[in-house]
Amino acid sequence: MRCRKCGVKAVINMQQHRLSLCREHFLDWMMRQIENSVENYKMFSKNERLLLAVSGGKDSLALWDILWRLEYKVDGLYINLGIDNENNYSNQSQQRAQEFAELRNLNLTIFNLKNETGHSITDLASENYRGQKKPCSVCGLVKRHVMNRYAIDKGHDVLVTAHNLDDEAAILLSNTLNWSLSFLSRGQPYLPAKHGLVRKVKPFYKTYERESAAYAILRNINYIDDECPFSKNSKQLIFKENFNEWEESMPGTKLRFYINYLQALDHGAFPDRQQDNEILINQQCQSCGQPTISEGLCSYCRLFK
Ligand code: Q46
Ligand code: ZN
Ligand code: ZN
Repeated sequence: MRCRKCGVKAVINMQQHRLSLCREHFLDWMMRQIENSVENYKMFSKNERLLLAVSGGKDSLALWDILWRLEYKVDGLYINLGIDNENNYSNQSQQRAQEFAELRNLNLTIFNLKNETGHSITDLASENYRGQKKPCSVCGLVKRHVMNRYAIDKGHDVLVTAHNLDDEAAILLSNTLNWSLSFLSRGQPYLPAKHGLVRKVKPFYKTYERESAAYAILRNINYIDDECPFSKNSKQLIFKENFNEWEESMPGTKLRFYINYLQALDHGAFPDRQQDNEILINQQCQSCGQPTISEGLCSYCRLFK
């Protein structure tokens, strides 16, 4: 297997792109891919301030490295969820994120859920009806709230997440199996700022998980390899495993599924139904001032009340 660009021994073969590359050309190719994705959607410019949600895993650290090398102004936000299983998942992942930022002299803000609210995700998952057996539902709510609040309070123009193509394809399959039209109408990797919600973008939307992992390894990034213990048995994982099987016999399945969906969206396949709810969304939480669809308190404030 030889690099298509220079003919030396390749380190990666990407069947989905019919492309084998050596280390140097793969790293360069990844940077160009992300630059193109950012430009395609006009996600952000070099003058704007970016806030990247960092988990300490391969995707967010690889994306941070790429955006930093491309000379975007990007700060990190790490949310310590207080998941203290036998591997001490939260503290271990926080350490990786801090080490990464220190090595490159980048700004990283740490939000510690237990210190700030008195409850970790593990506590909330067992204490609260919404979290019962579903820590991811409560975790998603907490992360969305905290990320939006930090981005706005600290004057960032855009919130960046490192969701990759495997994530997006799995979410899309789940939403399609349920015909969740409201989610299907907003599955783009770019959501403009609206009603107090900051602009959200996903520059890795065309990047296979395997590609971001290869990038992190080839750059010697010290990321946390463990997955969150709550991700086991999740539906998303089942969808991802299925996609990986399909990729074996039909390379490019994930990419076609998601990219063709984006084209269908552009052609008006799933009209935005949120407009019906705009008046409701436009309300402010009485406690924290963040946007909410319910009167009085937002779901985050209700959760802690
Ligand atoms: S961190 Fe949170 Fe994920 Fe863990 S509890 Fe679930 S949602 S799996 S990205
Ligand atoms: Zn090469
Ligand atoms: Zn609130």
